[in-house]
Amino acid sequence: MSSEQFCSRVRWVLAQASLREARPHPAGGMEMAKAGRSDTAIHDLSIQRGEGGELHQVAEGDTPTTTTAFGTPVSDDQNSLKIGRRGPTLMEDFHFRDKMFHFDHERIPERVVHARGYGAHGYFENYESLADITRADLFQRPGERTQLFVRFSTVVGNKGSFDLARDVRGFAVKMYTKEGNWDLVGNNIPVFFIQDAVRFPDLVHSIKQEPDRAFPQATAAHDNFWDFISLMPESMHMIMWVMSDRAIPRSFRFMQGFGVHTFRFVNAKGKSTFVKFHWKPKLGLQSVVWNEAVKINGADPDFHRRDLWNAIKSGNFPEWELHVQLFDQEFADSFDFDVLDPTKIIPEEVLPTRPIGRMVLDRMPDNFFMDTEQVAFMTQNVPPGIDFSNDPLLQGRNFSYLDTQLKRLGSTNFSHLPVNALKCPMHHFQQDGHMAFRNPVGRANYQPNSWGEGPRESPERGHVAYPEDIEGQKLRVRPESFADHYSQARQFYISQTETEQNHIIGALTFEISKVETPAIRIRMVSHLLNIDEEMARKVATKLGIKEMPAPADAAVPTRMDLQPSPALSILRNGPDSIQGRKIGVLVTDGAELTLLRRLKELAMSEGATVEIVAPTVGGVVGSDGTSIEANHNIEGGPSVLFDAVVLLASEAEAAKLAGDAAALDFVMDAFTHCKFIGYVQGAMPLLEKTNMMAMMDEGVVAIDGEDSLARFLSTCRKLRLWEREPKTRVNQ
Ligand code: HDE
Repeated sequence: MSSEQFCSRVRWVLAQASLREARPHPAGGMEMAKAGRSDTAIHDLSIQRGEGGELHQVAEGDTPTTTTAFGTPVSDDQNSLKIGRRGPTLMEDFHFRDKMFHFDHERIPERVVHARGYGAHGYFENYESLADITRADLFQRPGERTQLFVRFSTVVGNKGSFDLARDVRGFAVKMYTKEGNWDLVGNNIPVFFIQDAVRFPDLVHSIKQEPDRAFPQATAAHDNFWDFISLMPESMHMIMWVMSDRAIPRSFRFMQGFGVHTFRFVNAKGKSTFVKFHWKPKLGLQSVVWNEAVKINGADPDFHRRDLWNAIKSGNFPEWELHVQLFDQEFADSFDFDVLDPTKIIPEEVLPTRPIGRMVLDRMPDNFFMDTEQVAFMTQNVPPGIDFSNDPLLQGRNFSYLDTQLKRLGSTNFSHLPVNALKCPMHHFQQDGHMAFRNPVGRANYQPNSWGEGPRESPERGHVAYPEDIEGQKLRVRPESFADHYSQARQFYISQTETEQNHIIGALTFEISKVETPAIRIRMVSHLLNIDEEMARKVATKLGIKEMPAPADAAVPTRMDLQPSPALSILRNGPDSIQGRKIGVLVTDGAELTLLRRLKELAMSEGATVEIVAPTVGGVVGSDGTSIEANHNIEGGPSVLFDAVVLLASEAEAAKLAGDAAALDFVMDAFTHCKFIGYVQGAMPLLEKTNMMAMMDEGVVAIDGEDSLARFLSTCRKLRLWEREPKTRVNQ
């Protein structure tokens, strides 16, 4: 073969390989086209789209020709243009320059907070007409659906951090209503750290990595954060929530969302009703334990992303109910706390929530960057019928969100991007700017004009700010009604089960133990003393603090008479179901695979899934000679990835696994994380090698046939056997 022939052969082989990789799977293309998903963003996967933007299948032999960004067909995408075979690359190589130029500019700034997020499309469905309380168009007609996009996020970590950081989760919903986008930009925790937006930059600076050393990342466990917090008594209620298991959710699908602030609904007659928004997951609440979270972050940093992706791709569409708490000025005046203070809740026992609709997430974006990165949420986006309250945090947010989008997305025209674009008519005279996809047409680009062109405002249809009577001096003050910082923190703590209280104590101990400055540790304990003395003493003991400090000065003494609110506990609101949960089965050669098949059927009938963990990912051969493939090998499928586990081993293979550290961890972690464990007799050598035998309990279930399998699955509905925890945590 001549060198010319050799080169062209290499070129051909490389080109074929890259085309094979780039070609979309025909079946995938078909499926998407059938589902009628042509309303999705137009992006660089245009090889899958027709001129009208519709998806089409790319058949074998019908491979499109690569082009430059400007449409010139490309003859060779593997070699740059050179002088001779070994000479320098030519400036003339416009294809190389075009390709490299675009690549060099791929990154945009990440969000200053909530950088790591994951989004999905779906819809909101109205239960009934709310016309008597709001004129918001989306709430007028029962059964009507409104398209939406949701982005879940962690707050502190950078874009590439891990999913199970102890952190607040963002829960931002953009609804494309017929009267403009409504962005309900909430969190999975109903209160916030600070009462006034002007403190936000300090809060965020303190919690992010320290500026000189650039660590620690994605965690609050460091001096700067606890220094700030210990000087910020208004944070104490939020601290109780963040130190609870709410901050380590098992899945986005099992967590609540909250609008946090008090908003207003305004009806067609101009009557205002205060409203607080709550999203409640259909599958119930569930979190993991801290030791598990730490291990999940290593085993699968994308644990929450993968969970949402798998659920939606397999047709198990996650669902939340939207609830509201509605109240008037009279209730607000009679309530113990100020409804404008974002560090306070209104307990559901005091003011029950009312379900008004449901949200279903049924479609992942075709492309992460197009939708999840480019989505721009703004609290200022409210349709007529929804209005703001004077919560000073909300008022400040209304500036920050618009401002930050320009920095991140680079042009005032970010509202033209498909994920941000309205799905209703829009008319205005805004024009030009970088990247304008559209401009008003016609002669008039101002109003009033004599040409009879363009839109005019409508006092009847337009958004009218609620005409609240307000008078007063300009003051930089905090109202006295915001002064009680400890009572609701205590109420949260006493509303938890003992298990949950222990987790809060454990979390506080862990976080504050990472603080290197003893004075900050002690200052934190002085705040805890105002919340619950026994909790403060336990934390102090675990931190090795010899002398208890005096309680922190409090502007208002803690109210001890606030009743516990059971709605605040995760465990008291468990689902009693394994729907949406995952069982991991450790299988070996020689195991009884009929049991595994039956387990899969039974689990599926309850809406749970089963994944197989085996010594090799190639799978195992069972006692009946049939074989089954595995989802993970043992090292790659630790039990922290599952909600319950089953040990399905033959005796000979279990004896071998008893010498395997990953297999022993699989069993012991499941046990210490209070999970239910099913096992067949053959697995005994593995169990015996752990130190579980002396602690066996009703959560470890022997399986020898169909009945015991069913019994095991019904036991799993409790999700965890928390009674086991005191036995396994020596330090508790
Ligand atoms: Fe945010 N917040 N925030 N925040 N926030 C941002 O906007 C801000 C607050 C929340 O998935 C930023 O686009 C201020 C409370 C979510 O894209 C920024 C204050 C709540 C998201 C910003 C708050 C939230 C953000 C950064 C105090 C719950 C992610 C990037 C006054 C009710 C949205 C961006 C997404 C993001 C400012 C406090 C929720 C800088 C000034 C309270 C879910 O604009």
